[in-house]
Amino acid sequence: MTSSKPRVLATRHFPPDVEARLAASFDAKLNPEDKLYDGPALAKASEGFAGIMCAAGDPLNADTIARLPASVKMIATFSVGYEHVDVAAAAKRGIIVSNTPDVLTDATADIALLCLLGAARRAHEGTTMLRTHNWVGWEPTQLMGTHVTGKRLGILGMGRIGQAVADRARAFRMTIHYSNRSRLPADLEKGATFHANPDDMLPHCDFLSINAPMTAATRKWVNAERIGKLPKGAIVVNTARGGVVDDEALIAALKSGRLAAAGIDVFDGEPKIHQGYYDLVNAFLLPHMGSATVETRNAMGFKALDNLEAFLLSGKTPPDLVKAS
Ligand code: 8YV
Repeated sequence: MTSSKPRVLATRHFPPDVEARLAASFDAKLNPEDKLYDGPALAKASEGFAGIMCAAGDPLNADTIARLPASVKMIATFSVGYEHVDVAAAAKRGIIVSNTPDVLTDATADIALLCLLGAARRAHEGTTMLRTHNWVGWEPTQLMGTHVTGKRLGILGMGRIGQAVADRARAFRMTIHYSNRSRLPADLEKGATFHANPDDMLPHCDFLSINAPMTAATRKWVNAERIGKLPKGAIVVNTARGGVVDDEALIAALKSGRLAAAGIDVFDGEPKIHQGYYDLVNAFLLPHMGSATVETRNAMGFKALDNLEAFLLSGKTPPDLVKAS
């Protein structure tokens, strides 16, 4: 029996409550084994589907979009970042794109603070010492890290997540500097110092938190020259996208001690991360967990579904339509 509901292809295995609603609203093809699609396979699998619910890392580049069957009308990504979807190529084919802003702001900002604290307080070395049975007991000079309270935090990208990082950092009495495409109004800036040119912010950063999206302008933005503008012993935190950092430059600075530490949740080319990170004891590393809470992943899924339902079931503009820039 054929269903009269629009067909939606899920490229990944999403949380159970999300898949239950997906299957109730649509004639859905799920991916219970979470098998990754490459571009041609994704285009082939989309035959006859009106919607694609995808996630970061899916190859919805210009080539895949050119191959998509005419049945595809909408791509809803289960993510706030959408660098994996060529929105301009989709627009040319009349395919609309939506994302999931807002709902992962708090969880991602929490992970940024975890990375900041983990890096500053040498959490990786501490847990390793303990778990490898190498803790001989408390020592007056053991694992002394970098003090956080009262330090200066520079935030690159003061959108929703950057602002939530700033709010949390204020609880540590950190002084906030930021750089953003445009200056925030005073009620959102909350006394933070704005730097129109992000390079001018770097000398003021005891800590630098990357919260900017991955674009042509931010690709490898944290390079050797810019690391050289940070105070010696600064700490870099990246919970945005790995591609914003030049891995070679960051690894060299962590090895030489030019930077004290780094806290990193996202990597260029993940999960095949630069091999140099594995040997760095002063890198606190997480496997892209920013939004990984049950509440947040459900909220992301429900938001993706709100968008799919608005467009495919009600013919309305999805609330989180992504526009080609
Ligand atoms: C997501 C993220 O979990 O939403 C984003 O942009 O970076 C993550 O926290 C991931 O991208 C899922 O697609």
